[in-house]
Amino acid sequence: MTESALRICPLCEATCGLTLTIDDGRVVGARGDHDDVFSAGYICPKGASFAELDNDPDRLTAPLVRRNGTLTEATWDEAFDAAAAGLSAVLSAHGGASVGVYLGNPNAHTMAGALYPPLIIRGLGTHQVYSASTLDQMPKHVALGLMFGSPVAFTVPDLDRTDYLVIIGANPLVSNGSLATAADFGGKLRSLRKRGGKLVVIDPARTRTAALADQHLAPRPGTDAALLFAVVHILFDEDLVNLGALADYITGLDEVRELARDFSPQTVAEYCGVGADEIRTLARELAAAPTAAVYGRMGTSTVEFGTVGSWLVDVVNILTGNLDRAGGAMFPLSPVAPAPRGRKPGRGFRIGRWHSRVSGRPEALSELPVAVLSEEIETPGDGQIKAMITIAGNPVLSAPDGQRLDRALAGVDFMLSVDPYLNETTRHADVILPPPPPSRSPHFDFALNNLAVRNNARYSPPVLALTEGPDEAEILSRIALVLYGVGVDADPALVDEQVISTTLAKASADVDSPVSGRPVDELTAMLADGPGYERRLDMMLRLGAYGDGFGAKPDGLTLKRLKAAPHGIDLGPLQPRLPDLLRTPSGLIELAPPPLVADAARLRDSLGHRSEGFVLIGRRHLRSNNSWMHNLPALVGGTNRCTLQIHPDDAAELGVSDTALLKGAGGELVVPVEITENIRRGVLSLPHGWGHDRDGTGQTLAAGHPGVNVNQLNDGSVLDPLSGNAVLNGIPVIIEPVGIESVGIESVGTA
Ligand SMILES: Nc1nc2c(c(=O)[nH]1)N[C@H]1C(S)=C(S)[C@@H](COP(=O)(O)OP(=O)(O)OC[C@H]3O[C@@H](n4cnc5c(=O)[nH]c(N)nc54)[C@H](O)[C@@H]3O)O[C@H]1N2
Ligand SMILES: Nc1nc2c(c(=O)[nH]1)N[C@H]1C(S)=C(S)[C@@H](COP(=O)(O)OP(=O)(O)OC[C@H]3O[C@@H](n4cnc5c(=O)[nH]c(N)nc54)[C@H](O)[C@@H]3O)O[C@H]1N2
Ligand code: SF4
Ligand SMILES: [Mo]
Repeated sequence: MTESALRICPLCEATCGLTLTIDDGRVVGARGDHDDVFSAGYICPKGASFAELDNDPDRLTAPLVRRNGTLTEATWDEAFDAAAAGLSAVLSAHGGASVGVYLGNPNAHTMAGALYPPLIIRGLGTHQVYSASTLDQMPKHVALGLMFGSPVAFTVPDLDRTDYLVIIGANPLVSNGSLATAADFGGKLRSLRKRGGKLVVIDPARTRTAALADQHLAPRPGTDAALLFAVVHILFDEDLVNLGALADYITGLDEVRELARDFSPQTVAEYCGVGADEIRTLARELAAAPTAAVYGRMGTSTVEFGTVGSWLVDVVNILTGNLDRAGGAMFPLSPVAPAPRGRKPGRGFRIGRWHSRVSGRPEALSELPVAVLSEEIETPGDGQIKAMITIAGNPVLSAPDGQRLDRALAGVDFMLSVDPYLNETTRHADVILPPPPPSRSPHFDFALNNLAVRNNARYSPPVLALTEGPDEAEILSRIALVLYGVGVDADPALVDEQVISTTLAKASADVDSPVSGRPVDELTAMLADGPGYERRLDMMLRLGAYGDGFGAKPDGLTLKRLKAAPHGIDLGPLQPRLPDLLRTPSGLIELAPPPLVADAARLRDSLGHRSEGFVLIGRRHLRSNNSWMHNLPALVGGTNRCTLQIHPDDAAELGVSDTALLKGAGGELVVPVEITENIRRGVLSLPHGWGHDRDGTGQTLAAGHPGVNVNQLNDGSVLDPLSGNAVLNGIPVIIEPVGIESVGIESVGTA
């Protein structure tokens, strides 16, 4: 019998509501849910392939345990025992601080990934914590933390209301948006133009987003910070600064004016590869627009001045009076954000509370840069990583110098992976615990609701029942139980109940909390019956910004109310949140935090040294998702996408036609070439997430069209110093022509 069921898509940040078709106990189709309050029916090719992903025959359905060197299927009891034994051996020999943890991107898209990894890290007591964040948005966190006092005070463009949008270093028509959760981003950009607004895209490549824009500026990669500084320069120089409602909450304006003096458009034009007049016009138009927003992403973040660039995005939003006003850049209010409690200075935000052992890199948000993971595993001495836990990550392909990490992971005493696939990273594990597919997992966007361009709350319970194995919440809870010394066989519900009692005790003791002074037992008894993750969600909703305060506000949000609204609850357009949201010690917006002022000097000094060679940038594709969706027929058919894009004039000059040899600091690759006008001269582009040609993986289709691993060109030595983010865009490379006959075909990443 065919039925349908609603499920929020977990495959990217757009969080579209899907209607799944269920037949005979499995998902057989997916379409957009027209009644979804947030996505209104939008769906992309990845969401449409939900059924293939859910039923992929290469998905692990039983755990794998290494026996005599070979990963073999095991029962869940055997696998949990092996995980407990492996971890306990390392814990007793070297302590929890010797265990490294890597958290990959899908943790932002699962409930378990939000709720349990922090408990695992605390249980270990380790500083060896790594995630995809230092391959991605860590610069944004650091900039937000230093300016507003909270690293998660995200500023997102108010897409539905803005009159003028500058997209710098993002390609939302392909990525579907990032750090700005919006279903049908492209539709919103078209509406902006239809209502008479203007779209400017700043990107070295003429992307699909750039092609849609009213204006496209194509700078040299890695130069966004200088370009934005020149915009700031003009705003001051031409007296266009207008702080509007923010004027009372800002400190550091004069320092920024002073810093910007060195970045006149004439000074940066050649370095950026953009005309001084174009920069001037951009600044004037931003200042003149009734409302405007600058939105920066990967291209601004994963570069050498990523934190400075991310900071300047919001400096421009502030100087033009557009921060925190409708149509500008605003702060979402998630349903699990704590209830606002009025203006109150905070403790502020610091980086560098500890440093990596080998090369002394500062922590940011309690994480060390992924780029130093290999050396932390390889280098003997106190604090060396002896065991690894990876959850939902594939750093062998996603981080710089995968070959080195590949070798390093092969050498740890014990490795545990929680992942549905046997891939380039998990092939090194001693135990792999596979979570069930999305249809059998619950969904709530803990992280992405804090980035949504319209406030909303939506929850999807599991659509189908579990088969034999546990859900991911139970898998991660059991790992936590081992680390807390309770034993892998203890009741996993203990973990959630412990969190609930601690959180409620804290809330009850907090005079500003909606449940101040109320007995914890009484509050606990009010929580919804159900799995631990639902009880925790209910608690967070009820303590949250729209919550019922455990009865204090009878109309407020509870999990029960949310479940009664399967298409979600719309919580309205974004609202101004300043100054209450500020958590800086001054209680003000810090426009010129000292670490950023210092790094701006480094930027100024770098203006003189521009290298003349080719630089490499990344590229995403609509039917791809980092490294893990190359195993689905619907997404990998057609022409090879792992190609090197090059401008025709560059190709002609170099004599490059079909195939090229690329050399970077970390290695060499032979790549198929795609000649296109859609890329700036001097710039090459190659997507990441490919290179599926290693032995011992279990993604059959992906192995048949492996592509090459772009990150092998990168040795990981160049980081954005403040955030520790790897530089993935604008890396110097050498390109040489290769005759197709002179290379073995297997080393060419063609399909
Ligand atoms: N050169 C270059 N490199 C890049 C980038 C770039 O633009 N250029 N982008 C970077 C960015 S932005 C990111 S976010 C990183 C991504 O880096 P990673 O997160 O390390 O890599 P992914 O390819 O996203 O791998 C996700 C893993 O999660 C598993 N998985 C999928 N669903 C689930 C689930 O429900 N539970 C669990 N436990 N596992 C699951 C998949 O099987 C896969 O192994 O790559 C970065 N690397
Ligand atoms: N289809 C698809 N969707 C995805 C993903 C995917 O792999 N495939 N990955 C998801 C993830 S994990 C993330 S983080 C998001 C990322 O979302 P986006 O940031 O929107 O995605 P990118 O395609 O990396 O866009 C970065 C753009 O910056 C440009 N660029 C490179 N260097 C520079 C520079 O120095 N300056 C400027 N101004 N531009 C530069 C590139 O040409 C590219 O167009 O996408 C998410 N969505
Ligand atoms: S845009 Fe993202 S959330 Fe929406 S259907 Fe596609 S992959 Fe899923
Ligand atoms: Mo990402």
